[in-house]
Amino acid sequence: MLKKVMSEKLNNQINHEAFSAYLYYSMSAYFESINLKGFANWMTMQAQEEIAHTHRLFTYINDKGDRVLLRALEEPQRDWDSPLACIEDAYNHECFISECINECVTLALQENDHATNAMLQWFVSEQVEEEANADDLVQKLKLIGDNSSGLYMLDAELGKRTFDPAAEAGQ
Ligand code: OFO
Repeated sequence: MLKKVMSEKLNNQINHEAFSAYLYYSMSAYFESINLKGFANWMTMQAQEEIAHTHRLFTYINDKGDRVLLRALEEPQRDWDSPLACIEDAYNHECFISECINECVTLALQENDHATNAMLQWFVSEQVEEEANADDLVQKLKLIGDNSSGLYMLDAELGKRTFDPAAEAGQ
């Protein structure tokens, strides 16, 4: 059984992860609207990862014999001034999620909840990768600047991203 305070925190994190998926789908729709289909694919894969993260927490709360309580999702932003502005927002969002995960870990340690702490360590490592991936794209877009053939080549590269459900499920 989870302590009430921990259960509330993890339910709140489910909302953050589900919103992350919603936000990345919104970013994917934005990229589709400006005909950057590779960027759109990258964001769709990112959204699917976030659904997998949501599912991890959902399963953990159930496995602990607690109750998942879903809350309303905020409406995500729909448009950005440029691909760079959009990817910078994705990077900043991942930094925010890292802080949220850190808060969950801090609470688990305060509450002597070693099982929850162990479960959360996967998210701690994942966030290092999530921030690095988004930052890598920010840096590439800054290098490309106004060079449209550079943007076209990056779009082609991002179109190759796939989603591995087994990796996200820890299999
Ligand atoms: Fe983007 O890692 Fe979950 O939220």
